[in-house]
Amino acid sequence: MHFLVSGLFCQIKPAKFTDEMKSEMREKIKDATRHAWAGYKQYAWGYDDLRPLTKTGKNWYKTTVLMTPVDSYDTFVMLGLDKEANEAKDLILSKLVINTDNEVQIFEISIRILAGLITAYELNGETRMLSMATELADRMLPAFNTPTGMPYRFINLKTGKLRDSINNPAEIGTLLLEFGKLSKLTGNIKYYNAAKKAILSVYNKRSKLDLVGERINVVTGEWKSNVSHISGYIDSYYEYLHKGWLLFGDKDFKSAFVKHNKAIKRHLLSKTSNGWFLHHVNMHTGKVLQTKYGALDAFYAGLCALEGDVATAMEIQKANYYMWTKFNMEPEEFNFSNDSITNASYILRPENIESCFYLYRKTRMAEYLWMAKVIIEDIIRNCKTETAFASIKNVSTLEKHNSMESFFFAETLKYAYLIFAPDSAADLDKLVFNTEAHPFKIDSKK
Ligand code: DMJ
Repeated sequence: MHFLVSGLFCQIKPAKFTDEMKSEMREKIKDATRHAWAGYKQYAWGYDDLRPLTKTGKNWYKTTVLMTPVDSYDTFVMLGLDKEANEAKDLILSKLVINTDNEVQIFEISIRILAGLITAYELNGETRMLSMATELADRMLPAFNTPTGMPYRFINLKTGKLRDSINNPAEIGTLLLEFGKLSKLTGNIKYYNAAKKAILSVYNKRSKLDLVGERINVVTGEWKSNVSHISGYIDSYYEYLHKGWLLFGDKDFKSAFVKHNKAIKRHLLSKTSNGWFLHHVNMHTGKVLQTKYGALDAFYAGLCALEGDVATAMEIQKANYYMWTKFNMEPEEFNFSNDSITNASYILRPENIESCFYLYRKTRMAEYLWMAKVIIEDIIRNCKTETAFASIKNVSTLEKHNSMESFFFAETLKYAYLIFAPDSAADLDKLVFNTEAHPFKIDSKK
């Protein structure tokens, strides 16, 4: 049944969400987390990911970087799953090798592995986690050695060989928290300086409208695509400017974010009766190019809530929830001008729940708990398999796909749990989540 609550059409009941119900939700999410990890343990131990349908392990590169255990460890700790946390920690300490002949994607390895190791160190004080993080960052640093300071996309961790000079704002900017935090922990400023130079180098290439494009040449600084949006390839560049300010107190990031955020709200917002979506425009002219919106875009409601614009966040979350409930569950992308799906997959992404989490923290409105409940129960009903959880190939048919991304552990399950947990489980005055939901402690001496 659909109810209208505070202007939001939701499959929710306008009733109080009791402490008992929160506790039931937390248990449900802990069970789901144990179930997913048990599948990984049984069928993919030591691999990066579990393929949940064929019950086999999969590596991203030539050899494992232990994507799932590293990405999951701090979720287990925050959910109080001590057995699982110890299993992941022991596996990481006994099997993770950094100096391998793997050509890695710097962005993915930073947000998942570098960040996972750093938070593991902050949580358990295990210095080997910090030394592995430092070795990893040292092996990736040569990628920043370009005329613009923006890094290449790929580097071989053993040989240092670089590949792909056409990068994008998200993959260039979303290194700041990880490299910056490492500088704080090691006392060596070189990581912070490299990542700061990279992200501000993108900022300095912004258009007259204060927007950035989708692809840029890191050697020449020339834009290779003028399409601007808040979706994949750009999204977390904006997120890290704001979070860089929160984590490091560096005003350069704050002023850059404020300028960009004004431009986003001015040029990208599309206000409809189903909520506020964000479209794709030409970065120089502001001309609307496409009215597509998707699972990744959903993060922006949470970012607006975090930066203090709750009114805009609520309107965008209305659109996010519309996107989730219009179809069986949220598609990767759809055209919001005619509700046609342009990419029908759902790969266990977290952004919709992440935004519920930030909005609940900022407003205390029960409707965000109800939304999160609907989303989580849909995921459990539609994605659970005998062994773990699987992505969905097509949200219209609910056919499953043989993949369980590590961000399901790192983010989806973590935000799902935290929205129903006491604030002390994640104190937003004391920590900043990286884009993969790894919690970095804010340095009180910043
Ligand atoms: C995660 O790896 C991160 O949240 C990233 O910023 C975007 N994509 C996935 C989750 O959808």
